[in-house]
Amino acid sequence: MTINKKVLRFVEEAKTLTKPNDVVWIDGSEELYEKLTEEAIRTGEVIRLNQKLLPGCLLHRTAVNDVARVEHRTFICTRSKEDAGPTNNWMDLKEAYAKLSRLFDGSMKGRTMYVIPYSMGVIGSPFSKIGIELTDSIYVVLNMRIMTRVGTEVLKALGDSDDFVRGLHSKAQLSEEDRYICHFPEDNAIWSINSGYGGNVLLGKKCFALRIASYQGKQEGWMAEHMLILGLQKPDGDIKYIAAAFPSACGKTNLAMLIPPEGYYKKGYRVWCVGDDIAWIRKGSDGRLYAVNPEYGFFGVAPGTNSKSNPNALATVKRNTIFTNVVHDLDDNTVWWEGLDEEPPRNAVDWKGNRWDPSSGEKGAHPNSRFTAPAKNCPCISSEFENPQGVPLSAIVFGGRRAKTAPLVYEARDWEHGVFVGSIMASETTAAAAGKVGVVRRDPMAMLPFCGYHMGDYFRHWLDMGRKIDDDKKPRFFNVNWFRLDDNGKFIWPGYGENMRVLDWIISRCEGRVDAAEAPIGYLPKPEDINIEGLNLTIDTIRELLKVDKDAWMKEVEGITEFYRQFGDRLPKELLKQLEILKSNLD
Ligand code: OXD
Ligand code: MN
Repeated sequence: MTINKKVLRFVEEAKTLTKPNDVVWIDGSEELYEKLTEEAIRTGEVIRLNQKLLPGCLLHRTAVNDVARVEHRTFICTRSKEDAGPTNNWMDLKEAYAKLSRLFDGSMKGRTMYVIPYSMGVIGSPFSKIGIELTDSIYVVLNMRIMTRVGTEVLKALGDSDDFVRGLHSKAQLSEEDRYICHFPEDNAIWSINSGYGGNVLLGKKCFALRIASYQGKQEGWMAEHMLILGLQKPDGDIKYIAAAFPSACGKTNLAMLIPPEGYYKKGYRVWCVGDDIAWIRKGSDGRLYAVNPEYGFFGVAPGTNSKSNPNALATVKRNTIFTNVVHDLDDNTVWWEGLDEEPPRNAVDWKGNRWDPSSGEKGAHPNSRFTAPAKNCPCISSEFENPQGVPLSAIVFGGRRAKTAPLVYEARDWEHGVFVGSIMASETTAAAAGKVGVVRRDPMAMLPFCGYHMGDYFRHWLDMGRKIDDDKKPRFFNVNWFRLDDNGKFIWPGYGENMRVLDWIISRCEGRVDAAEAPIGYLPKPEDINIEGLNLTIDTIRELLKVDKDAWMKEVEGITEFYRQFGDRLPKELLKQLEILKSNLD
């Protein structure tokens, strides 16, 4: 399929190491996908679902010990430990190659190695990047086809260039003790072994488009961010674009596909989804910041997806979708998950493959069960989704899951303060990553698990990017929190589609149409500027949601000081200055 010597050598070397029976190049053709699907059905790797109700859809179950990203087994492998920084697991590059070579040695014996050429971003665009993933998993092949642009066209675009990310994946024995997700940013390489879970093995996503790409962006003067991108269309047809970072499982996919509440909808407001997880951001020729979504599909969390939380996602997963670790309804050969509706199937199998009794109290779908669906299925996919130049950003939004401290929304004073606001993001942990649920953790820009280099240098890079953009072209920065709790532990803000009201305020600020009140932490909305028409809540509730509790923020300052300490002298002094300003504002 190619005469690119570097590609051929990469494949040859991997072949020598992993010793597959066969090598199959994924050309992107329907015939080949159909053949591989048939084979995966025969071996039980996937189940074909009801083709009338869910055409083109498949169900897959992972091993029970392999259901989420494994951050403690994820490594940044560089020559110097210092370059990985204090927030990444580090392994010496040579040691990592040696250790993993032993595990990869013969790992594909008796299996086929698939060669997947893929493009992150529109094929051939100067803003796109190419990867080659070698894998022994058909499940990976079928998912990569949805999540990225795959096939011969990619190799054509690559030509004889050496500029591609070398990804090597083997399920091996799916052994937990020998599971490693290793990144070699200095070599443009990713080695992943002993997992079959999407986040660990679809190497285009977190591994390449965030960890490797963040490093590439630092070298080349652009940014790879863990952000959704949406377009907010106003009644006059004008569309303003927002990129937003939230830690895992804060409803990013829901926000990206939001349907405005009735009052807004009738006036002509719409939200268009450009991306739900990753944004690559560059300065465009007009001096503004532009964002592209390098992915081609959505890898969304199934539980909680329903006709209220995200009708667009529900429509998206009706065809050509792969479901992983959800409930299998045997009566009509469809799927179900907690939070889909109030009617769990009676004749069903749970995510582990066992018969499931909904009244048992056991969950039928894994909390981190997923759908992999083509972006183009989405009813609100943006017309700019395939625009190789991306969309111009008016606002950058940070958010997290905070019970008390953060108000519903506030605006940063300027770029530098905005970077500070992003750097102090915090949230409670969820099921998307293995480990404890419900612990508060700091997660700057939602990039803590995804930054491929020293986080202090990452903050520096953000500050440097700001210096390249003229003030009148800079997007504005905001922080949102949909998750504030009342004294009974109930959410105060209704969330979901109603978040439109906050986006509305954000865009009004970007357009200079509303004032704000100065507060110690930044600019707060005047309560009357949050539109509550049609909402079952009073302006007093908005006041409550916008309250800044000085004592809680003083504690926050302590937490930030502690968090910052680990970055040592690689923490930009601008951020320390911002912390001082916050402290003195609170005093
Ligand atoms: C995800 C995540 O997108 O964990 O899967 O952030
Ligand atoms: Mn994510």
